[in-house]
Amino acid sequence: VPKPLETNELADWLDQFAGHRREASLSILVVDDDVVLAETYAMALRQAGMEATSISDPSRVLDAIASVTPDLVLMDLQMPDIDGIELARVIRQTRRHMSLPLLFLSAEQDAARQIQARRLGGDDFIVKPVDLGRLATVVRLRAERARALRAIMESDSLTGLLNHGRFKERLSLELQRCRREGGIVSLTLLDLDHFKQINDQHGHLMGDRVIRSLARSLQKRLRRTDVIGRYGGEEFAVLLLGTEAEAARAAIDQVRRRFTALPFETDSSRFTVSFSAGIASNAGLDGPREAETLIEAADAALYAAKRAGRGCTRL
Ligand code: GH3
Ligand code: MG
Ligand code: MG
Ligand code: MG
Repeated sequence: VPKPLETNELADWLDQFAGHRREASLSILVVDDDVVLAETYAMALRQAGMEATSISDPSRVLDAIASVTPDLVLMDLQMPDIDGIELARVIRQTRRHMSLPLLFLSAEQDAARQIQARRLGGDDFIVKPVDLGRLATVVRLRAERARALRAIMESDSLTGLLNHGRFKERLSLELQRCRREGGIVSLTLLDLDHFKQINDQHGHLMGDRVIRSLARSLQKRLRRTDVIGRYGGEEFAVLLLGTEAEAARAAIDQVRRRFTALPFETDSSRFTVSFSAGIASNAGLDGPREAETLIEAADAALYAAKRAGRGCTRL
């Protein structure tokens, strides 16, 4: 049996997944028809460092999930107007909520009904009366693991960056946020130069190493809040939040200088690699096709950079 990773090694390993960046604290939604109990559980979770929202009207659960986007839902099984199990089934009907951890709280002693609660969508069962300290620990561990699993699912397997679909979702979300609150973002598309030659001359494994290396450079040199995705084979997309196009260019060119100086070595050769980049900001953009328009503009700028001789950035 192989030796398991030490706990901090595991944390490092999870850290390589961009989506798992531990910027936000865990968010828990508590549903109990008993207002006092709901708030008691929520308080215990808050004391343990989590963000907790409690609701006592179960009919609001879908709205609450949409607005809170919890990492986990803690739900009473017995409620007067709607059965917790029914509610779990309703939650699970939404595809996006299939993997949302759902823990039931209940005084239910009947083993058959406990099993049924799990079969119909609950992940686990905590028997009332609960020890609040233990509740917080169980909830935290479960929510952390769920967050890590989601990050793995949504990340690109070669680089650990957000995959194409997930990047576009984040792009739409950030543009919506800009529309609501005002704000500027810059989208950068990057494409490695003459990458076919690298594969041809040094092999695909070396090509993969170059791709991973650019991913690391972007993660290391950009802000932790910037959104980085693998957009396609040897193409990357970066969304720089709160950044005008000119400032984005400065940030990307700084990455470029470092990356271009980085030597790659094989037994018989040593070479460097460059990339081209196109940048567009959302200044002056709005409307429903905003994301597409922004991508098209960044793509046109990238094409211009390639035409201008590669190894440069165009706006
Ligand atoms: P340009 O400067 O115009 O971008 O030239 P290029 O050779 O990079 O252009 P092109 O986009 O035609 O080629 C990209 C190549 O990248 C083609 C494909 O075989 C290779 N590629 C795509 N994904 C991967 C990958 O995951 N690993 C490796 N090793 N190669 C990949
Ligand atoms: Mg109840
Ligand atoms: Mg390409
Ligand atoms: Mg290329």
